[in-house]
Amino acid sequence: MEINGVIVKAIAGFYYVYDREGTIYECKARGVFRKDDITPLVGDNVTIVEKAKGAYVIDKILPRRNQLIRPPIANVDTAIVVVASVFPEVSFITLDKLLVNVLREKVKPLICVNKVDLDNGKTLEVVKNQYGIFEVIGVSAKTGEGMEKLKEHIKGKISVFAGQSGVGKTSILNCLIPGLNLKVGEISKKIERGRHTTRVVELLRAGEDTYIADTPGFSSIEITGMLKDELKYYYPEFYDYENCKFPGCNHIFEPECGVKAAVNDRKINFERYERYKQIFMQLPAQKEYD
Ligand SMILES: Nc1nc2c(ncn2[C@@H]2O[C@H](COP(=O)(O)OP(=O)(O)OP(=O)(O)O)[C@@H](O)[C@H]2O)c(=O)[nH]1
Ligand SMILES: [Zn+2]
Repeated sequence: MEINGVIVKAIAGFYYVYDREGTIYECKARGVFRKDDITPLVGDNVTIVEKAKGAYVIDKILPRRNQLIRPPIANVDTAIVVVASVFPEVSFITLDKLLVNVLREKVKPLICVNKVDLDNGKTLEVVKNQYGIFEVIGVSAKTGEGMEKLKEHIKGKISVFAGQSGVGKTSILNCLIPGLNLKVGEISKKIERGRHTTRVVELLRAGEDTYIADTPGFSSIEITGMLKDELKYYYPEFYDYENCKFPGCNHIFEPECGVKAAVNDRKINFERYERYKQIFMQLPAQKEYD
């Protein structure tokens, strides 16, 4: 009998696979994967078969939609990008860079403004205003506000948290998975430890077909290995206006640019565009050879 499921954890050659109903199976991988240099990854959709009584083997790995390196997870649908209303204050350029890194991995961002209890949703309004092209929701891990909405958004998906230290990732995860009881600050400590030891990432089950990684992902500090010309692809608010005169227009120095016109007409958020220019200047124009 074949069973379809998702790998939620991999330890020392064993893979733990959840089926739809939430039954967990301990499996080995078929030898042929090793021969073909394929390593099953957490997040993989797999078919398992029972070779002998109670001995399950991963028989098939379905094609991956994407694959994160850090943490190593396949098929991530959503990045829950968390910012705080206050403590720490939102760094908009950091948020922009984080979103670029998320979109570059073909992951859909969900911007979560946490701690709305601390400023009556004022920061939420600012973020909604600038990031209207994305899904933006306000939540409070303290009062529980917005948690049902967040659950709706991640239902049936694999999600990974992203965001600076102290924004409330661990606290939100505890709200989404009652009984988890991670200490605040716990989620990032996992990465710290991971730098020195073998990191084990685990998908936590948050409902039917719904998983959240216990380790946050995506760098918000730097964009690596990207040339200036690539940056514009990760600004979805530009797409409708890229009827520029010059093919490959970067929407900065070029004349007759549709994006610049849209910024002037207030159709594209001015602050986002100004920071786009700033980030553009920080990226190299050409590959650096050494
Ligand atoms: N008032 C208020 N405080 C919150 C809320 N969410 C989290 N906090 C507090 O913010 C602090 C940081 O929360 P964490 O959940 O540890 O944040 P984190 O993003 O996991 O931080 P790192 O693990 O360092 O990356 C803690 O003191 C929490 O109690 C909220 O919605 N409202
Ligand atoms: Zn242009």
